[in-house]
Amino acid sequence: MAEAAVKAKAETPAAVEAERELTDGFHLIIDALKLNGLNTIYGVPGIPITDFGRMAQSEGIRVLSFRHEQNAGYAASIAGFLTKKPGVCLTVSAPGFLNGLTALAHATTNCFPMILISGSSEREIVDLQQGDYEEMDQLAIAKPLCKAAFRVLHAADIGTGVARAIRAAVSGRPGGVYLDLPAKLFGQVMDAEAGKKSLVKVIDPAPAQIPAAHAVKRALDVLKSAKKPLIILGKGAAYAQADDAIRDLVEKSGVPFLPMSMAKGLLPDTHPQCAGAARSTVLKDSDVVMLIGARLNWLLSHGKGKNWGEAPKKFIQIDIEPKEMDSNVEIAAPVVGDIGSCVAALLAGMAGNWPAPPADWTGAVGKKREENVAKMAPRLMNNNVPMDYHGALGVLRTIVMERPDAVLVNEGANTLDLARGIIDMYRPRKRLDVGTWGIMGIGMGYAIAAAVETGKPVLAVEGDSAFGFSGMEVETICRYKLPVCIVIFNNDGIYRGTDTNAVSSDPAPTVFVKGARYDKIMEAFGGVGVNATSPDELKRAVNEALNSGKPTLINAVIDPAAGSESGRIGNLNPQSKLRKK
Ligand SMILES: Cc1ncc(C[n+]2csc(CCOP(=O)(O)OP(=O)(O)O)c2C)c(N)n1
Ligand SMILES: [Mg+2]
Repeated sequence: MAEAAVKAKAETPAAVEAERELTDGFHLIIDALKLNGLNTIYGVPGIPITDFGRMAQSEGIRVLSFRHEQNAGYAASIAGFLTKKPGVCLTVSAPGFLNGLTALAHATTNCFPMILISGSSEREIVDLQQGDYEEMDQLAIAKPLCKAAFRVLHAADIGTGVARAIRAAVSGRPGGVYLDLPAKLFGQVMDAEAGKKSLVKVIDPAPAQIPAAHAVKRALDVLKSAKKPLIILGKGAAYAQADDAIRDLVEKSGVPFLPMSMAKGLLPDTHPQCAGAARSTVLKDSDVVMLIGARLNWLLSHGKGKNWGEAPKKFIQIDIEPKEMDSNVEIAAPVVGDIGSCVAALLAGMAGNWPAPPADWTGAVGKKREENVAKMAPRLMNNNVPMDYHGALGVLRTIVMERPDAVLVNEGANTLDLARGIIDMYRPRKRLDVGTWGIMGIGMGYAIAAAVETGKPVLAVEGDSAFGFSGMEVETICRYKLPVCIVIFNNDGIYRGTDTNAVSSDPAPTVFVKGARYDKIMEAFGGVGVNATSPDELKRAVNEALNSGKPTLINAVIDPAAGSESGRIGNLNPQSKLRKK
């Protein structure tokens, strides 16, 4: 008898027996998810998935109900990154689906495994465009924005549909998958035993992809030939959970390493080989660059141009996706496979005596790094009121050092770029941020999923604009009593709060209400709100929040003039030749 079998409602014993042997779409979806260890759903209820959410909860799935699907979707995406299992987001049809779709596209772009499950309207009516409730051809719309998209029409196919979604999400390069479940499917009834048999437990959903031996040898030959080698760790390396092997590879090679934002902490930022504080030097002067789970996209200036200097460079690239190779510049030594297998093979090939990189190179990198760290140190200790970014971040930097297990969520422009540079990370997958798109709005969804998936305290460092994209989820944080401390860097606006409008009484497009008290939002839902005007007050409030585990929002008042346009990427703003005259 299937666990999920429908309870009998009929009167006669024969009828009772007949009904007990039935199951339905609702239960088969729940059973299929549970069978595959997908025990958490992030979503927003409504027709046709309200009862599904209730039933999933009553059958032991943790159902986290959000205030907006985009935030639930971001939560699911980062759950995928943290666990290597697809994060599940559940939405209603058309508008709910579209709200979740941004997160699905974001998951795909960032290579996070995620499944967006949306209820949909009646196929016959949708396809004839007869104006159904929330009518939309969701499958067609999702397809170009995700790795794979499937629709299940028959209850007997639910097991297969869920299995295909899981495999598509986590195998090879992970990504977002859309699963379309029409309203009619949920109520479809079938024989319980046949239903049980139709479920699929996915065996080895992300099989190891072993690199070719000659590719490994080629890569090691190139690395050995280097005079000024550099290793760049991307978030793919963090995702792989091959932490020990990656550390061994970096340490055995003796090569300086540069962590991309979400790879920070894979090895501690304080590691003697970390070149984070000498970024421009190592990009410019290196002669061989080994990319591990990092793409040569805009975040690395496409591997060319003035940031990379004049000297010729050779790239070694480790990636699971063969099409990634040569995407921006020629890759001298492509190593295609999963990061864990590739790093293990490289380590095996380095067995015995591996020559240390030339001491003049590692010495020069170390010197640059010490200089930059020393230059920054006094700025981080300033006690200015109103606070500037450095004074406030200096405090948070110490707190993270003292609490390396806490998860740091970070978004904004100056708030992001400066925090990334200033706050050292010590453990893998503890820094979660805007990722490949530099997207605003991930904050509260990420914070919620980080708390739920890791059970650790979460510190969300948010620009005041960035926070606004997901701020209503403060209620969700309070409702589930999650140990999340939000610090809002409140500089009255986007980049700066000082812009003016010379021609009308409308505020400039980048500024917000001056002196806003975001802490009151948290108080509205029973959490702790604090207005912090000095680094000392900020320090006290964050420590108290992390000690108590109570949902807390700290409005950190930052000098509105302190930031710069677009943080560190102002150069990407288009300029008109006319304006330069
Ligand atoms: C979805 C989305 N919309 C808009 C943007 C453009 N954008 C980049 S940073 C930013 C906000 C920056 O202001 P804030 O978060 O207050 O950080 P600050 O620089 O003031 O510290 C915006 C709106 C974006 N990156 N993503
Ligand atoms: Mg701001």
